[in-house]
Amino acid sequence: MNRKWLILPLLIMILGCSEKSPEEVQPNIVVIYLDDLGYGDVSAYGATELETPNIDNLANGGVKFTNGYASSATCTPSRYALLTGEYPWRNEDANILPGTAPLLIDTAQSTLPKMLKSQGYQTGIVGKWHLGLGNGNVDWNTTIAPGPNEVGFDYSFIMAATQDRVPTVYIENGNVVRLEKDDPISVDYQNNFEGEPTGKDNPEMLKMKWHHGHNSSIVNGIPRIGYMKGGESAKWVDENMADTFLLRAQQYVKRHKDEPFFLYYAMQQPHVPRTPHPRFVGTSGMGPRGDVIVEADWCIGQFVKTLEEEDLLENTLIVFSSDNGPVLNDGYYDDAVEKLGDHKPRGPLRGGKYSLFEAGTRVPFITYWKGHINPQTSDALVSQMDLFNSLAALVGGEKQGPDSKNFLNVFLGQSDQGREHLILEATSRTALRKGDWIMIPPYNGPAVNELVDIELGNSESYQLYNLREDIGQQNNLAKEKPEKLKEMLKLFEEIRGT
Ligand code: NG6
Ligand code: CA
Repeated sequence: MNRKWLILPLLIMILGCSEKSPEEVQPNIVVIYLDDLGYGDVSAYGATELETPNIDNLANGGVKFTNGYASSATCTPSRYALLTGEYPWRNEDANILPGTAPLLIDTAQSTLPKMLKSQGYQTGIVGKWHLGLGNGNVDWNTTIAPGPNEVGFDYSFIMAATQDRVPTVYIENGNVVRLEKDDPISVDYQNNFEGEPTGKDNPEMLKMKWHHGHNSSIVNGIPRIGYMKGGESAKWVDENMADTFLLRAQQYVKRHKDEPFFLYYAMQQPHVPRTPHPRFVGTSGMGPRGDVIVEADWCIGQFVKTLEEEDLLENTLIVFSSDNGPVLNDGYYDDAVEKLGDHKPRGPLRGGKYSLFEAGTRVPFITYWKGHINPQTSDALVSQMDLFNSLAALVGGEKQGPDSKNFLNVFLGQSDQGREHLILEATSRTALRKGDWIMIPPYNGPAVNELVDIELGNSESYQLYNLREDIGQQNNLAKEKPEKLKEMLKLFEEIRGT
């Protein structure tokens, strides 16, 4: 639909001359999605040692959710849920994927970008993908498909998996950027290529040391997960990644300013390896992890400024969140632990990335739409999975997310009645949140992942916490409240079908 037809209903709404419902407007939609940013990493969410003024502007000018969740405590499943509106535990392959994994989303599946496309939106992704590419045997030297362009994105500029996994190249609409024909790329997650150095065997070549994992191919002095050969001219410069994604996101906005667009701006910070641009080095006093959060915040400020300069800010709904909770040492020696000081990445919550405790999945979650949302803090229980059907309600699309719920009025700050319940996931284990309560069934496995120093939520006994009274999950009420436990277990089994 042409933009000029959209302005009229908007004007009517604003002037209050008619009872036009929001269903009839088509604002641009931007999802800004960080990687491993914790509930306590944002000053608007209580961080005192770190300043995030640009994220704070969104939080203070929109709805700041205090009970907003990623579906999972790791990246791939959370991104799967965000884009499909389906619980990732329904898909047994929705685990942290290697860079060679096939596309996880079926090309026949409904997706958020497809739904928006059907309503006339231009759709784009810039940043981290990590949902697999191709059919299982990718040739990185030809157009790679299926990928984001086959599940609903008109435009894609992505890294395939994570910053710490090969191939360390950008892929634009299926083609590796700056690849030279006489230096083809090969990738293997099992075996090294003959004569290629590795983090394990060539420590003298490293500018960042590995702590666990991350000892395969070396790119830019950083040891990675997986082996890669060739593609020299195509390899990204880690320190420029934030600027690269920002520029692509800004260009996307400028290209599509005259039509409704959806941009999924999937930033890489503060996932490892943390490689701030030199102009951000030392800005946080917390080492690279803090510095890349400052860098990410700056990027968000620049991005919002572009929307403003293009006169789009009042016609753009911005959603801000993170794919999972925080981790300090995620496999490199990068001073994240040593220089943390008094900063609390998980805020008042327990656990972190990989954990079934709250800090694994409860993340900063903000909706911002200048002139359309009354600034407020909302305690409503919402999941990123709910964006699918809620945005469908906004633009008049089909609500096809199987587990997604329409909470458009909650996301627009017109109601605080969110979900009654939500299943949370951490590396294939699940727990049930219902009202103020969380029930974690018994799981085998270590209580703590010693390598990353995070409590995982595993216990031989049932755990039951009242999150309103005990946000830090210190007081297990499973024995004291058998009726509550029974009620939770019944619903959990109903939903999980066990
Ligand atoms: C883990 C990696 C970790 C990170 C994570 C994925 C090791 C030892 N650890 O397997 O560094 O890459 O996968 O993170 O390899 S996520 O945010 O994309 O889920
Ligand atoms: Ca992540």
